[in-house]
Amino acid sequence: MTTVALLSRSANLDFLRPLLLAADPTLDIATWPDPRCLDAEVAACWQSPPGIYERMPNLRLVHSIAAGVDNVVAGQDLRGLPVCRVVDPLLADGMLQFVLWGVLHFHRKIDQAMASQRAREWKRPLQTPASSCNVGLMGLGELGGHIASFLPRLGYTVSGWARSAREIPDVEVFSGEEGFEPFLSQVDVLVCLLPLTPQTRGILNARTFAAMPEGGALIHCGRGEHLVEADLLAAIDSGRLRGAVIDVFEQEPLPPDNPLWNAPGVVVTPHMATMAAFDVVASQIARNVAQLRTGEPLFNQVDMARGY
Ligand code: NDP
Ligand code: OXD
Repeated sequence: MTTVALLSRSANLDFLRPLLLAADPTLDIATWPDPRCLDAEVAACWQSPPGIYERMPNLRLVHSIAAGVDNVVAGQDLRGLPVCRVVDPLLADGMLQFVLWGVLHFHRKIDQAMASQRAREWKRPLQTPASSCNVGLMGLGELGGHIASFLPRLGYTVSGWARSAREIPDVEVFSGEEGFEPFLSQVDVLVCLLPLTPQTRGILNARTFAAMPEGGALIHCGRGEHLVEADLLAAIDSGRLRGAVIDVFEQEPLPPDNPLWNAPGVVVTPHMATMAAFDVVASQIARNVAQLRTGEPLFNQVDMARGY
């Protein structure tokens, strides 16, 4: 029998118990802070409690219940343990829908119409073809890559930036540090879908905004720690950026006194851009428990040298 520990310092993950048992009735499940968690072979995690893996001598696999693994590995001693994450086409579709909404918000000038509504002013914003709007995706992985492939079909001019070069039909791809400023220099709507790593922490900063054409917009769906909030507020204030849709924050829930709530042109959403269905999460964890038992390669294992 394999024990799976449901670990989180911020949420009770016990809702996964029936779904994991439906996927594999032989599993033994313990939910933190049940001390039985410490005997588990598999940890299924979201915002893992500090120092937890060191206290789990039988641990063989750390599994994020999400696409990102940053809050599962940050500050933890992993002792070379494999780390897996959730990859799901429906998760990618959900992100596509959210980003498309954000792109339309800026391209179709819904932001301006909403500002006019608040002022009770009848102003018809000038409309422009999709091709005149350059959507730039930071991150071309499972999520960013899916969106990059779709948006040209709606007529958008699409570019993307990743660590490594590649070809995506109808998408101008930039890569590496040397490709970052040329990428930014032509982007009207910048979409962040990067993982959080030491290289990407704080990447949405004053220098990045200054490298974009004046009046650009940001859709941020990566992680809160990518964004230097004060730099975003200054860029909005000065008009360098026209607006932003921000879904992820350094502190979640976003505290009531955070200035982003009321910043003009900023739309705050509560980390809702996309979410894997919980039965999919449970079945992917159970599938990797089975792989572990038979010694077969794990699915969706993260390359810890890269950090994503
Ligand atoms: P992937 O690991 O599949 O893709 C990551 C992409 O980022 C890759 O294209 C990679 O480049 C690129 N990248 C990584 N580091 C760098 C770097 N230093 N410079 C340039 N490019 C870099 O991740 P996913 O697409 O599955 O998810 C991305 C992130 O989205 C997650 O880590 C999570 O933070 C966030 N997310 C947010 C959600 C929300 O609801 N807001 C929901 C789900 C995820 P390369 O291809 O060359 O390796
Ligand atoms: C994820 C998330 O990483 O929900 O899946 O942010």
